[in-house]
Amino acid sequence: MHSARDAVWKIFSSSCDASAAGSSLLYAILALTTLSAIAAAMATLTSTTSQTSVTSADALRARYLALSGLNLWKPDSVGSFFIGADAILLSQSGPDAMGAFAVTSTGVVRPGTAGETRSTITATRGGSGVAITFKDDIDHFKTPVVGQTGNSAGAGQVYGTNADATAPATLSASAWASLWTQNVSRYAGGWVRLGCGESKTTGAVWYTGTKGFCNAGICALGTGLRAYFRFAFSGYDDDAQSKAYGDGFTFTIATAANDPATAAGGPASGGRGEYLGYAGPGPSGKGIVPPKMAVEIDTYPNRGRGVPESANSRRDGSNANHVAVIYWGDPANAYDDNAHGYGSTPQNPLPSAAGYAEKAVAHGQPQWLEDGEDHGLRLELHRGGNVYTLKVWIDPAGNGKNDVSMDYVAETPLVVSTVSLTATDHAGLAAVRFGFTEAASEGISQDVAIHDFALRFRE
Ligand SMILES: [Ca+2]
Ligand SMILES: [Ca+2]
Repeated sequence: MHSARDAVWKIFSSSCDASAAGSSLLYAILALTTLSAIAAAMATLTSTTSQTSVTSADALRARYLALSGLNLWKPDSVGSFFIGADAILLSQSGPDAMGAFAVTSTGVVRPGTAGETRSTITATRGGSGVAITFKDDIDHFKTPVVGQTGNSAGAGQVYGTNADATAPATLSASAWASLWTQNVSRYAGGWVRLGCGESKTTGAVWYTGTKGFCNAGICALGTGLRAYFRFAFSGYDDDAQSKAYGDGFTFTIATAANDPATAAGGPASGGRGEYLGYAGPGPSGKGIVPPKMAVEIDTYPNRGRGVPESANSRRDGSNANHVAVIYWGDPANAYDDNAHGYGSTPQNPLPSAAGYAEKAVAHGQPQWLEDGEDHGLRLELHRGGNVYTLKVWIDPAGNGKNDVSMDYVAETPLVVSTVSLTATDHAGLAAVRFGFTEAASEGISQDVAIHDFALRFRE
């Protein structure tokens, strides 16, 4: 394991060391014992009424035992576990390519007796250090709080496993419940919606969970990471200059010095889609501070070459939609963070560089990626010493394209950028946060669905 990750992990692990884990297990067993006692009492109370009630109570008890088994499972903690006269049987298969296990937990009431009752549950569980996915972790993707930050109401919505866990602070409970009900079935396993069809939005969605190398959204970067997700722009942009819909989104990796509860870019006030929610101070004044890096999917042209505070100043290569690596430009200026060519160590890749790819389309055809179709994006960040290489594939099609447990070698990346960072910036990326940012200018909008997301840190 990488030494920098070791150092960070030691900080993280203080709250989940062996004794804490032991205590958790003890509490779980105590809770289980209490539960068993209640179930036993129920069985006693109902045994005088009917045999059906006894059977029902035993089935419930077996079910709780099976659920408790799932909660107790850790990789390779399989076998038979006895709680008084009852038992939990745990088995597993895997891990699969994503590092996930299929866990089978069976609760057995009075095993080996005539009244033996069983309940079996099978579920997918990840081991330590495995992939962070929407399927397992969607409820840990959060939007910053509006009012304290640059996030607009329509910047991001997270459709997870229940309406309460991810309700944005921007919507009333009833409005959110209604939206969630309408949209939750759209992508199985959860999805993040960016832009939401509203104009003049800017904001971010961050991972805030604790899993593998991440603790409360702070992740030890080590030798880098791999991510894969699918996305669809619902707007069909067949405008010759790609100005019917915009402005695009980023997948961002930023120093953990940023607080995900408040980190969002954008202008100090109003809308400025070309910042993509990545550049700019936001109303909080903090923006998303460097060191940081992202891949931008830029779907609106801003070719102007004025000062980065001015409108239309990103220095885009053409009107064609493009995918590019961005860093932070001049560290003293938040407005140029995604302006191409800005910065020196590192420099944001120029349109002519390998870190920038655009695709022109024939007249009358939808602009690249803004075609209502589902697209795939794979990203790998390789970190060795102070050298960082960010690789991006759009619509990869080879073997292993969505396998984040291994580096992808079947195809050459569409976009690649390699930089050497200063010692200070390199140290600032020992622990990072990751998420998505988006923005749309006044008078324009976008509605982007991100789904089937998986991310794993390289080991
Ligand atoms: Ca467009
Ligand atoms: Ca742009």
